[in-house]
Order: sequence, then C-alpha cells, then structure tokens
Amino acid sequence: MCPELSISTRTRTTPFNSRVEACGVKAYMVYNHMLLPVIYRSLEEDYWHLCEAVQVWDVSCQRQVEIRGTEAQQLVQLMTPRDLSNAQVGQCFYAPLCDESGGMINDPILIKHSDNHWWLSIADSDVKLWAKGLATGFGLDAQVSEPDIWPLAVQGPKAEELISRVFGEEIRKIGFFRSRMLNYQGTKMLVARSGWSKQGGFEIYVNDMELGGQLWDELFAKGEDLNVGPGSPNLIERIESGLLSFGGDMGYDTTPFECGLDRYVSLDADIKSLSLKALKTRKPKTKLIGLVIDQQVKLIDRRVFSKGEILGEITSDSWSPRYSVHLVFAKCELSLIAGREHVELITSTGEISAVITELPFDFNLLGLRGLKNRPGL
Ligand code: THG
Repeated sequence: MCPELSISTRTRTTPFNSRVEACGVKAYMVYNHMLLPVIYRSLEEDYWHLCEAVQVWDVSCQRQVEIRGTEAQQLVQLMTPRDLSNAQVGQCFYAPLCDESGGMINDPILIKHSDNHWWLSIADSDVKLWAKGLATGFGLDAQVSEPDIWPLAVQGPKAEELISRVFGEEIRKIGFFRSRMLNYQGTKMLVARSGWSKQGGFEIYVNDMELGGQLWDELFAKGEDLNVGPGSPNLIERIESGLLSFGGDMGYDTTPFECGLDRYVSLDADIKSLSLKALKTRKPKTKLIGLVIDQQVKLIDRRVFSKGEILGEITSDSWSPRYSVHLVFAKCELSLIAGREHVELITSTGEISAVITELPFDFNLLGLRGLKNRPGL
C-alpha cells in the first residue's frame, strides 16, 4: 500500500493546483512547505516529452524571499560569496548562499529588480529566517518578506514559441538568465529565461491567484499543436544535465567547492560577504562526483565502496534512457577517491563496478553517444 500525504494549509496552495490535479498528477514532493508535483505519466514518459515538446510546470515552491531597503544589495551580498557589484537590473544569478563557516544555506537564483529591491528564488530551506536574522543582527535597512509569488516554468524546445504566443515576440529578445516585466491581462509579471532543465525555457513569476489559472489554461489552449503537456523538474533530465539539488546533493555541511560550484564563488572580489574568509581557508573534505554504471541496476545501498572500504554515499541517481547507463551523483571523501578510477556499489544482484567521472557528465568524453529521439514504440 502506498501511504497518502495529508494535505492542509501547512502545505499552502498554488494558483495551478486544480489544473495540476485535473492533469492527473501522480506524485508530489514537499518543498519549501509546499507541494511540488513530480510525476504525471511516468518519469521516463515525462522525460521524453520534456526533451521533445513543451511542458508547463507548477514550481510555486520556488519561493521568493524579497529584500527591500536602501541596504538590500548589501544584505544579499553578505549572504552570497558571488560578486554582485556589477549586477544589472533584470539580471538573474545562480548563487550559493553560505554561512560564516562557508557551509551552504541554499542555492537560489538571485534576481535584481533595483539596488534596493532583490528576490531570492530559493531552493528548499528557510532562507527568510536566515535573512531576517542577518538584517536584524547587522542592523541593515533591509526588509525581508516572502510575498505570494508562484513561479510557473515553461520548459522544452518549443517553450519559446509557446511563450511568444502568450506574451508576444518581445520574449525572444530575453537572453539567458535575463528577465523583463511583461504585461499579462493588465498585470505586470516578471518573465525570465531560466528554469531547472537544460531543454531551454522561461519562468513566469505569477503574482495573482486568479490570473495564474487563466495563464495555465491559455498556455494549454495555445500550445495544443506544440503538444504542450504538464510536467515538473524531471529527475532523469536534471541528472543527465548535472543540475544539483539542495538538501540532497549538498547541504549545510558542504561548501560550494565541495559540490563543484567553484565558478559561483568570487574569492578575490573586494566584497563584504559573510563566508569569504572561511571559504579562503577551509579545506575541502568531500567531493561530489559522477559515477557511471553500464547497465540498468537497482541500487539497494546508498554507500560507495572500494574493496570493502566506505568512500562516501550516493546523493542522487537515475537510469538514463538516452545513454543506456545508470548515472549517479555521490558525495565522497576527497582523500579516499584521489587517483581512483572505479568504485563499487551494491545492487539487488550484487556488487558492481562504477566509473568515476567529473560533474557535469561529459558524455562525449565517456564515449557515450545518446539517442537523438525516443526509441520507437
Ligand atoms: N528557477 C527558479 N528558482 C529556483 C530554481 C529554478 N530555485 C530553486 C532551484 N531552482 C535553485 N537551483 C538552481 C540550480 C541550477 C540552476 C538554477 C537554479 C541553473 N543552472 C544553470 C547551469 O548550471 O548550467 C545555469 C547557471 C549559470 O551559469 O548562471 O539554471 O530553476 N526561479
């Protein structure tokens, strides 16, 4: 028997909830105290559809922590070691938030509305409380809130076409990780070219409960010939693409260096950021690595071994129908994996060898040629 999830005001609601249920959602995950739909048809069906057509995702759980005030930018900079001094209005930044010891608090997309107005589009942890604490403790003129904004992602190769039919041709000019305020039925909403897949697409920051439902319906009506369908962040796609999930692949005890987010840390910048001092000196202990198994397996133990010694643990894994390999993210002791090429994992049929590789997976380097299209039925 599959236990049910008891749904209440504790998990809040979204403008799209009735549509999501009408579309036959099969599974939810709890994320930022909200429900995130994760499966509609099946993981694999949803994957191929995302890569071929266009999907509409209720990602309302990507909550916005809003920071306003004359010292808003100082507060955001205090929270992230990524240099924001040249940030432009409308620009989005993928950025780790770190505490005073360099440990990660979250990995949001930061959005600059103006010097004194930022949004942190957060992953699954209570950033509002942390931000309020910092603003209070440091006596900053920065007001922290979590307004009702419900991001709706439109992802897939046909996302641009679909979004242009609703918001106009202007959206084609929006660059990657850029945004514009666009008009929807007389209400201004932020539309950004971003989203948690590598299939391309947009995110609409819906700010009106009623209009949200209308927008969902319009996307489905105007996208019929594009084979639009419901979807969600897809485990297979995000693992193939090397997108990390906070709380799973990294957490409070990991630094950005330990999970390969080095390029979002500006160690040499002249900025006031809470974690920079620690990040300059703290020695990485673990490393998030990729593992590849050349067959379909059922992993029954999260530990990673070499000749009986425990090297680390699996944080995420999935079968890849495109490359016909099982892909794994694993957090391992740096000192124990140095110089190694293989590790062992435990499957339902016994021990198996997996090849160690860097993340994101470089399928060319691995000699894997993926299927261009879904295998014929
Ligand atoms: N969209 C919005 N909010 C979010 C997410 C999102 N909040 C939670 C979670 N996702 C935050 N995590 C990520 C992780 C990766 C990316 C975006 C959000 C991402 N990364 C690109 C990459 O890795 O190639 C590009 C990063 C860059 O170089 O700027 O897109 O999805 N609104």
